[in-house]
Amino acid sequence: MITLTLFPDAFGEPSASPFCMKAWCMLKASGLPFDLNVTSDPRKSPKGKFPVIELDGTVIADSEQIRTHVEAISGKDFNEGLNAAERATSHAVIRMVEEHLYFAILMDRWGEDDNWAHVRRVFFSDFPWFLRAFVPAMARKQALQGLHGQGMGRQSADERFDRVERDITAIVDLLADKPFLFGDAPTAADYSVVPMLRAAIVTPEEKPLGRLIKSDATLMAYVTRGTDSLYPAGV
Ligand SMILES: N[C@@H](CCC(=O)N[C@@H](CS)C(=O)NCC(=O)O)C(=O)O
Repeated sequence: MITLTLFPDAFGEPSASPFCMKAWCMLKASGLPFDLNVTSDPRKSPKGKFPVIELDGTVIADSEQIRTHVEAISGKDFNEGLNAAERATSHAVIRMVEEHLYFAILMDRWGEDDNWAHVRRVFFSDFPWFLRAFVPAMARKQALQGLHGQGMGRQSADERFDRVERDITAIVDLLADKPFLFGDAPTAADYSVVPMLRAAIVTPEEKPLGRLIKSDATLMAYVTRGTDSLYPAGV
């Protein structure tokens, strides 16, 4: 049995982390038996991040490696039916949302004081009171240092929006009038894009990115369709 270790629910998402949701949805689609280990403390995980899966003593961290492993043991190809050019585009879209758009969402959550108040209350709610007194501020400082190093933390709010608006336009143009990014059925890119768009729109204090996504009826219909077909029941 596979165990998926992931962050707890937050803001209406079954897990606060879009990467954990990606791994969860992929495991669900694979048909492999799995259970969930929900925790807020990633410090002991191999890369200090979640998601992580464990199977027969083998620990696999990072949603990309998890996908590779799930494909290898289940025989499921998340890009079934895609030609080489579509697979290349899929790879580029996944990188765009996971290595760019994601950091703008982090800035909206951890960098903006109004959202930070929610993050502080929700993400640390299961910590003992004496840790709650100082861990949130430390975690925020660390997150903002990481965002500064990555570069998104050096962009003003307007510059950030200008960058992610281009990402959203690329997703909208790729989707066009199809049910999913590459046709009638979900493929690997949908497993990254749907949780990432959801993370942006469930962020409690609405920011220009969330507003932009919500203002596009076709994109919102895609998010709903993706949620219905990929997410665990009841979301
Ligand atoms: N490349 C990784 C990214 C995972 C990731 O960034 N996870 C975040 C949550 S969304 C995390 O664990 N952050 C904890 C930390 O950085 O301390 C993947 O695809 O799994």
